[in-house]
Formats: sequence, structure tokens, C-alpha cells
Amino acid sequence: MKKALITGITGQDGAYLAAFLLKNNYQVFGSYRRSSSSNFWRLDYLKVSNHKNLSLIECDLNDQGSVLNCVKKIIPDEIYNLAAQSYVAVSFDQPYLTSMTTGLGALNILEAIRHTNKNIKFYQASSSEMFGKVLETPQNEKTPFYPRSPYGVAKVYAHWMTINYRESYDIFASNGILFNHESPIRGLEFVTRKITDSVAKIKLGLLDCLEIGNMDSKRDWGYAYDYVEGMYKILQHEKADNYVLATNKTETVRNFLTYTLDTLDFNYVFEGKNENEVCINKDNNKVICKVNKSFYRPSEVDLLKGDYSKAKKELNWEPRTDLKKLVEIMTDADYQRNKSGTVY
Ligand code: NDP
Ligand code: GDR
Repeated sequence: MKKALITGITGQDGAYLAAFLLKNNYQVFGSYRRSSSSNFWRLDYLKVSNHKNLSLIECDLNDQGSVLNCVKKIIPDEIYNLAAQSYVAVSFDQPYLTSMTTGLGALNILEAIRHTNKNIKFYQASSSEMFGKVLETPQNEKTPFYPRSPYGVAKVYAHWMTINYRESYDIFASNGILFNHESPIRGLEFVTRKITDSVAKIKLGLLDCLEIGNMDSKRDWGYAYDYVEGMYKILQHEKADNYVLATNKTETVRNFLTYTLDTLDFNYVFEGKNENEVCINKDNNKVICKVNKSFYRPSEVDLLKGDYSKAKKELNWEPRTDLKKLVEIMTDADYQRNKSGTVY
């Protein structure tokens, strides 16, 4: 039985990947950082918390000794480094912590591999945020980076460290450059889940109005469930490399909102421009969405669209869920949860 270590098991991707690997007969070790309250609701949601082949191990990515001990104790066949301070907006307020966790955290694992067993395969969760102020569209593995946030800069560092350890020490170290991927267990601070949860609440009379930032920004959104299989395929390939996983489609935040409103049969109209834009419920003339400039970022990534043809050709990977379907899955889940009073 193969052993995999997943850092960031309490996050969205960590939970989906754990479920995927357990289903594929892996022994899974999930590392988590200590906190004052338990944080395993995503593993509960996917019904894998009590799986006999899942073990949880405490390890903070910022503590090099802790990372080394964790790797030494397990000696896994594969490590998936999914842990990060992953919220771009917060990275402007906490650039140092973000650089430590999102950037140096990857180095701590690579060093642990180098000093323990160089046969351990390594997956780094690189990000489309590295393309930032994009230099070409769609973006592929050869597109130069132009990060626009401390988060993006930290991911570029980890990306190149991964390549450097591959070339210097012959470690099987690969980067998955993943574009935005979402799900019903996405964190509530990210715009997609914020929209589906808030619109569900408005429909149920639990909230009056959604306050949002830049609605013109465009993203390439896929379903997290599809993307973790891509991570696995990247590590099963015959040689270590870098791969874009994306849908090659892009939509505005506004359109994501309209798909959500359509899913819940709202009758609405958008009025005004920029920070004065509002969305009005035509059935009762109430404002159900308005712009709040406090959600704007000091520098924005305007458009992302990923070319995943290399992953399709070499890994036989492609996304299976289109955006409208994804919005339906997320909106239905949030509507049911809010209706039953469950909080996630
Ligand atoms: P989440 O924010 O949901 O999960 C991040 C995980 O990292 C959590 O388990 C978190 O733990 C953990 N973590 C944070 N700081 C530390 C630390 N110091 N030590 C140990 N663990 C820590 O992110 P996602 O699941 O969405 O993303 C997974 C990875 O993929 C991240 O690296 C992200 O940057 C990257 N990525 C994500 C994309 C997406 O669209 N989702 C796209 C491209 C890249 P805790 O629960 O305690 O906070
Ligand atoms: P992103 O995701 O920054 O792309 O990073 P997020 O959902 O936070 O923002 C997407 C776009 O929506 C705009 N936006 C808002 N964003 C948030 N969070 N809240 C709002 O109210 C709001 N209004 C408008 C943002 O300005 C932005 O343009 C995600 C994370 O998962 C990263 O870890 C990952 O690397 C990238 O996706 C790919």
C-alpha cells in the first residue's frame, strides 16, 4: 500500500485529495497545525474522518524541525504540499507570514526530503496567481510570471525552489499550476462561496444584501473534485514537470453572481457602474447586492484563463464540470445547509 503525506488536510483541496487517495487504496497521513479548536469539518463532510487508512499528524509548516520529524516518521512515497496562507487579500495585510508559510514552507519540505529520502515524490501547489498581470492569454506553462500580491510572489518562490530541487538533487518534484477551483467546501471568504452562501441566505430571508468588491475581475473557475485527480496524475507521470490545470474558459465575478441568482430563480436587474453598481430584486425593489470598496485589493489580477493542453496530452486530464454546473452544485449545497441551520 502506497503512503501519501498531505499537508493542509484541513483545507478544501486537502480533504478532496484525501478522499480520492483513500478510494485509490493509499495509506494517507494528513498534517495539520495546532489550533485551539478542532478544524476537521471538511473531512467529516466528505465522510473520511474515521477511515481506517487515514492518520492525522500535527505539523506546522513554518517549523522546520516539525516538518523534518513528520517526514522522517512517515517516509511517505508521495508528499502533496497543499498547506499555505492561501487567501490573496490577507497576504497584503500579512506579507511576512504569507512568505513564510506559502513560500518557505515548501522549502522546509524539500529540505526534509533531501535529508531523509530523495526517492520521495513531491507535489507543489503552484497557482495561476503567479501569472498576475498576465503577459499572454491563455496562460500556459511557458508564460512568464508577473505576480500581483505577496501571495503570488511567495508562490513563485516555492515554484522555482521545486524546480531547483528537481534539477539539483534529482528529486521527483512537480508543480501543478492550478487555476481557481471551488466546491461546497470552499472557504467562505473566497468570492464564489461567499456569493453562493449569501444568495442562499437572501432567498431564505436570512440576509438582506451581499456586499462585494470588484465584479469585473475574470477568473477561470473549475471544480475542486476534478482537480485533485490532476494532482495525483502529475505525481504518477514518468517524469517530474510543471502542469497547468484549468478549464480554458473565463467569466466575470458578476456572471458568477448571475448564475447563482438564476439557480435560485431570482428576478433581478443590475444598475449603476463601478463602486455605485447595485443588483436589485425586481419582485420587491430591494438591493440584494452592492459594491463595498473595502473588498478591493491594492493591486488586482484582472483576468485569468488557463491552457491545460499539456495536461490533457501527457496526463490524459481534463476538467469535467462546467461553470454553470459548478454554481448549481455549490448553490444547492448552501441553500440546503442554510435551510437546515447547518453552518460551514
Ligand atoms: P485552503 O485555504 O482551503 O487550505 C489551506 C491549508 O493550509 C489549510 O489546511 C490550513 O490549515 C493549512 N495551513 C495554513 N498555514 C499553515 C501552517 N503554517 N502550517 C500547516 N498548515 C497550514 O486552500 P485550498 O485547499 O483551496 O488550496 C490548497 C493549496 O492550493 C494552497 O496551497 C493554495 O494556495 C493552492 N491553490 C489553491 C487554488 C484554489 O483555487 N483553491 C488554486 C491554486 C493554488 P488551517 O485549516 O489550520 O487554516
Ligand atoms: P483569488 O480568489 O484571489 O482568485 O485566489 P478570490 O475568490 O478571493 O477572488 C477572486 C476575485 O474576486 C474578486 N472579488 C472578491 N473576492 C473576495 N474574496 N471577496 C469579495 O467580496 C470579492 N469581490 C470581488 C477578487 O478581487 C478577485 O479578483 C484564489 C485562492 O484560492 C488562491 O489561493 C489561489 O491560488 C487562486 O484562487 C488561484
